[in-house]
Amino acid sequence: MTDSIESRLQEARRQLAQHGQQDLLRFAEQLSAAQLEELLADINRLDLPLIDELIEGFLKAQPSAQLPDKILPPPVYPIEPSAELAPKYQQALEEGQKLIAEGKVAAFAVAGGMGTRLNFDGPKGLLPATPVRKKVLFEVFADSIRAAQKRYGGVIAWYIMTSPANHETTKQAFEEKNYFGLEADNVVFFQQGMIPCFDQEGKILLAEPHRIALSPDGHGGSLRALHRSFALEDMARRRIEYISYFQVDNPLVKVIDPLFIGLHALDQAQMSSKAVMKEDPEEKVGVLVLGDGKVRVIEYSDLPRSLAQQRNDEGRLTYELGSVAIHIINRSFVEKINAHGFSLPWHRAQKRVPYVDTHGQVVDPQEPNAVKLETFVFDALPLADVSIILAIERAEEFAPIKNAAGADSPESSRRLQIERAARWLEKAGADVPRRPDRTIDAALEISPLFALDVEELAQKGPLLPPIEPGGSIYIE
Ligand code: UD2
Repeated sequence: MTDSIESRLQEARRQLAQHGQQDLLRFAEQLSAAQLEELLADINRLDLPLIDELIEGFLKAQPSAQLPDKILPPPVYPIEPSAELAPKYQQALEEGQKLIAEGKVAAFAVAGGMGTRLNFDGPKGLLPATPVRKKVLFEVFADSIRAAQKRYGGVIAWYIMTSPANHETTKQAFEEKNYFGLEADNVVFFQQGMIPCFDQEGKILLAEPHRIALSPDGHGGSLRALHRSFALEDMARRRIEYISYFQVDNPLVKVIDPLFIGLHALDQAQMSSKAVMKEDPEEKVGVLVLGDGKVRVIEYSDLPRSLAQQRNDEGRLTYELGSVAIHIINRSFVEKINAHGFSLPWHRAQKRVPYVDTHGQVVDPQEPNAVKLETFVFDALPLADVSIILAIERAEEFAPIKNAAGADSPESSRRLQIERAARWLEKAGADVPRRPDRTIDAALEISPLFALDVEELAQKGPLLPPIEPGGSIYIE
């Protein structure tokens, strides 16, 4: 061991001991020089005072401690406007279309998650997701962006947040697929931050004797990562003002929605959300509320059961607005919160994390053994002065893929995609084969480049091919 490594090792030991994390170096004597360098580099990147705060404030704290005092249902723009609101919707639609045409709107996908529930080996964006063509999720979004560019004019830059665990694979896939038909210059990748995984007592885990166990810092990390990477500057250079934020797991998302963008812009909001009506009180989506006067999301796991179940006079759930993780965020808002310094609360989750035991063996546990901390992007909502909510039709815009089987799986999403295509086709005058129980007897897929919405499909009605029972049809 050279002197310099030896002295750095001593210094690291001293520092770690001050924060009760000295066990990270318990295998130091058995490591090669290169491995020790790696471990010391990992340790150097740790913000130990912050980690102490996280352990005290969030790892040991009760999640319900962060609920607002006064919770009410928030104001919402309805799916169908009233007669009074109809002119505003029309004006918003036109405003949104103008902003898109001027290149002031960017698409932003958060794709840094580990997809652990899906058992898919690779970035989730590369999961084959559509019913007929089996397009991967990234291709679905790229097609929507191309179609929106064609329809509204203007360039729509696409920002994609990855994590160190999937950054290279994601970029490589885009290169191999020629950026799914987009200009390479207009697709920008950047990485989110990572945070150590802890055991139940708050000790940082080792993934290998010479590597700390790290995981992405949650999609809330995107607000800092946009700033720390070159992405916000890149947006400023392109004169982008609005960021259309969505998750990589939802193939039905309207990547660019002029109505939502327009309502947000007309109301001079800084961060806004789309919402679906919750199907049942137990559904696993965060709920949009007015908490201490501010629009915010309470995550499903934090929402007290009594509130989740509460119903109004009409028998509907009082807190029925489920957050589908679709937001418009102003570039200036992200700049402002970063310039003034901000922190989002950390949420703890019990997860399975491979770790090194006291004998130096890597253990792959079958049960959750570790605490992961994450920040959530919607926790930034109360930092906005104005925040609007637009209600949307679930079946039109939400078919997430999260689990390997059952609810929110590739299979359930495929069914929802086929049902939406069938509804659009029937409205456009096509005959969709149905079995006696009314289920659809065909696999159907409409390319966003053929029709971005039902109105566009209806205009193209005469071009639609016949659909055979049991057939499989891709309309492009
Ligand atoms: C999220 C919302 C939930 C509801 C639902 C709708 C949270 C905590 N909950 O549930 O309220 O809106 O979505 O579908 O968000 N990601 C990153 N980096 C990370 C972690 C996640 O990019 O560090 C991405 C991930 O790739 C995925 C998305 O964020 O696109 C969703 O993350 P999740 O699976 O943790 O959240 P989920 O599905 O439980």
